[in-house]
Amino acid sequence: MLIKNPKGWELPESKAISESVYLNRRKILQGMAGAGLIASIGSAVPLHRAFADDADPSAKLYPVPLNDRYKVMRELTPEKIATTYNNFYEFGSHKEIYEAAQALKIRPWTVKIDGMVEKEMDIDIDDLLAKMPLEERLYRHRCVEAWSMVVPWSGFPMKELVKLAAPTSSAKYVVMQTFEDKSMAPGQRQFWYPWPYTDGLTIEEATNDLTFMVTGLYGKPLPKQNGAPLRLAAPWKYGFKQVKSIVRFTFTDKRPVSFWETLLGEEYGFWANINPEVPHRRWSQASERDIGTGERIPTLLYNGYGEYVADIYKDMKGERLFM
Ligand SMILES: Nc1nc2c(c(=O)[nH]1)N[C@H]1C(S)=C(S)[C@@H](COP(=O)(O)O)O[C@H]1N2
Ligand SMILES: [Mo]
Repeated sequence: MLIKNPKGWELPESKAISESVYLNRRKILQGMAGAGLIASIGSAVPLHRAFADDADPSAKLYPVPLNDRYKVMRELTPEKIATTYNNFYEFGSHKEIYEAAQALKIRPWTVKIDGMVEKEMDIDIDDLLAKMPLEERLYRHRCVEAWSMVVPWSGFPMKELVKLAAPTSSAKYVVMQTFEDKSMAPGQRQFWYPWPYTDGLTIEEATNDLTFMVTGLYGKPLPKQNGAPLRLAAPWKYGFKQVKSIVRFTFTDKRPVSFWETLLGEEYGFWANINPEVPHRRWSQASERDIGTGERIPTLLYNGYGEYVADIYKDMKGERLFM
């Protein structure tokens, strides 16, 4: 069965696949890779180019070892759904941008690290990937629009990037910026948006164990529509904080004003921590729709990650921590 369907989790009948089934398949796939079987099977199952980029030189790095410290008591969202229902305003202000996003050119890709750091640098994405300890984590993702998913991201802890950057003691924030190129991203011709897409974290948030720089999804390089080649996953915060297709990390002592805060500061603030009891101005945040199962489920404080992050905020007074 596996030999016939190595990518079984993409198939509609496996919508109800459980975490353990995914993990078992993954182990078997890794075993086959070791035995040199993957390539021949892979070529027998051509993938739509929206879901895997054959030209991506990082493809050989995946799958990466699972870090099972982060448990999710929910079904994984089918890959097909997580890669066809997206928010990426650079390619349109609706959910079906996965085809338009294929225009994004992800090589060569240079990441700039600047501001309050020991030494500013420009680093090629493949050099960065080679330096970083890649692992896989199953994370929840909760959009401020009250939908959510659970996916296996691959990537590395953001604290490793902070270590590489070596911020000076005056740095308090790290600002992340998406690429800007109107020729690839039609959304960026909509001049009323404050491009490039920008958001940030405090250094304390960025170096929290949970904070993950994502480079892959479902054991493969990250699809363009999900923010290739590098995006953020800070899963206790709403989805709009998870900057996609990052080209720049700037360390600074000034709190950044994000893309969404610039547009609608009353609704989208800096902290944006998930809290079912703090409604959005226009809707409740008490529950969310799982885009995999279609079910409505209760939203959890800090999206269920309070044990890792609640302490960061315990002495903060007068901050709008939950919007
Ligand atoms: N550059 C950029 N990053 C972005 C967005 C965007 O429009 N542009 N949308 C954000 C929002 S609102 C969400 S919910 C997530 C969606 O990630 P996904 O498409 O991988 O589910 O990306 C976030 N990162
Ligand atoms: Mo979102």
